[in-house]
Amino acid sequence: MTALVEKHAGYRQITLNRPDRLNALNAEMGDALMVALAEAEADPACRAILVTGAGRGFCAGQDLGDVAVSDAGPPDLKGLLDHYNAVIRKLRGLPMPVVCAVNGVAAGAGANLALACDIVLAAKSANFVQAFSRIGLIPDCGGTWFLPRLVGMARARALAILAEPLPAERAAEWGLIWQAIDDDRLMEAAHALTARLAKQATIGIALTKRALDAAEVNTLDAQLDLERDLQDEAGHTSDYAEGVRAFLEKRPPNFTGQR
Ligand code: LHQ
Repeated sequence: MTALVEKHAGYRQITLNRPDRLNALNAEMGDALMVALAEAEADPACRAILVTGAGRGFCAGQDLGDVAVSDAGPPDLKGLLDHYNAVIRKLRGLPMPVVCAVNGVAAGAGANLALACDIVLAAKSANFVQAFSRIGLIPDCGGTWFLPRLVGMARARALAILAEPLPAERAAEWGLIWQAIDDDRLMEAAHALTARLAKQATIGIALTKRALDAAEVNTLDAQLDLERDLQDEAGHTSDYAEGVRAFLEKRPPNFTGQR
């Protein structure tokens, strides 16, 4: 199994699982991730997702053993990217929060897979490498979109062109990720965060994600209209009713994640 799924109370953990290759991606793993994400989305009991990697790496990007140029000509990079792009689109469109626990090196497409998640934690020993330029490629899996938005164009350009490893702590200082965490505490912290998210107002979070993604292209005018409409939707959920009631009754809310 190239992607392992574990069910926890309220959430699922998806683990990239080719540890002897630092979880390098191939078409099979892309498909396994798609299935795991689609099944999590279809499960009403699943209100958050945790993505991580098996072994000492998070993901070393495309498995280069599969894409060497041979006498038969160049490999079908376009076809492979159709697999991976489907995963990135699915991740960004999920109606629940996705936490990524980057347990070790995240290189190439593996780095950008992490950046597609909603909240990224990384072990302090991990680093992020836009490795593409080392082999004559461009950042893919959304890299050219995520990088400038997260860290600004000057840093994005240098990261993409130089392909130098960015240590987790600096990645957090730069705003590429949410937090760098001591290695031995990473998974405990990631589980605690995902479990906490699984008890929040799931629809409100889904609508927040939609609003933030739309803000990347909208004018302020269009965004104000969108916020009004999405707020109206959020205001009709039972979790909104419960959230306000709990506040007024001075008790913790008991959200269900349902409409
Ligand atoms: C690997 C890989 C790997 C195979 C480590 N493949 N075996 C491209 C084309 C097509 C369509 C889609 O999109 C893309 C986008 C991309 O992702 S392009 C970028 C591809 N990735 C890379 O260029 C990174 C290659 N890997 C590395 O530079 C290093 O392995 C890093 C910096 C990630 C880690 O270095 P180390 O910690 O020193 O580990 P290592 O190099 O010793 O790797 C451990 C093993 O994993 C080793 O195998 P071995 O049999 O010697 O133990 C590596 O060959 C293997 N491995 N990455 N991408």
